[in-house]
Amino acid sequence: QEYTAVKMEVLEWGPTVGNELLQAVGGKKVWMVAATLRPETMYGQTNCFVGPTLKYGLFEASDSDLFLITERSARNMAFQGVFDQSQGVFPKVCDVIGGDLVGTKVRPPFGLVPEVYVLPMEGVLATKGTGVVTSVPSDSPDDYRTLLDLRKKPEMYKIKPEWAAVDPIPVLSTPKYGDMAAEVLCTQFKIQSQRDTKALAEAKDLAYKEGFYNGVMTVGDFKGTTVAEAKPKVRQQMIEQGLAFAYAEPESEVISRSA
Ligand code: ZZB
Repeated sequence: QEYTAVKMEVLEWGPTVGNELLQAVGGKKVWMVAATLRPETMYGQTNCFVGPTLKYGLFEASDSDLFLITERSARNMAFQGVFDQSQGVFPKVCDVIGGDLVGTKVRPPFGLVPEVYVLPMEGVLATKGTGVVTSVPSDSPDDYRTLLDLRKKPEMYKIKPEWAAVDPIPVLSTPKYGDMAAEVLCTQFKIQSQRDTKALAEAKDLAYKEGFYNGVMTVGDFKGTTVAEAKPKVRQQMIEQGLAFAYAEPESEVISRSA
């Protein structure tokens, strides 16, 4: 599975980030890196999700830059020539639990909204991507439903309502679902919570297919062109600007995950 890894720069740490982490960061730049299959939707990022109980680390990508991702994905990157160190080397400077990152402010690359907050999402898998998920609630049913859950019970999720205040941003349009595929599908499937994983998987599949085969961009440099055409072009732009890179998952893990 070949993902686009998008780099979200940390702009301001949230209220529950510990001193140990701040000291480990020093003056370095920190990037929360999210793996996506939908680079063309990056204009519509409204949040960044982490698994509240998942373990993340700060890894030295270069002398000046740290990546905040799972150790598993750091290891994969270290074997894909992403880091400055030699093959297979990925020095960790600090551990951090996802929940402690909630409320941190990051810059979503190519986002129409320039600053977004880190929020908790229950279903984030430690075994997929980087464990960091960028939220596009206009086109991802999981992201849309999670946003509704968070807005409904902010105290329960220990978030400030203003962290979940950005509404879904339309980025593409399809004949079947208009420019809010995620909302349309969540309503159609009567999805009640982010835990309705079966219906959400079906909705995701439909959104992927309709977007890819029949979608037309409504924003960005490729406005008016098809999604299939825009996808590799947006990806290329992000890579050229140093805001993204290719990230692949080992085949064995892909198999064990779907088994
Ligand atoms: C932005 C985005 C916009 C995404 C969209 C999807 C959609 P797949 O097909 O199952 O491989 N994701 C990435 N990592 C994780 C993780 N560790 N746990 C849970 N979800 C994760 O799914 C790949 C997608 O799942 C990624 O692409 C990411 O969300 C999420 F408009 O990034 B996506 C119809 C889907 N639309």
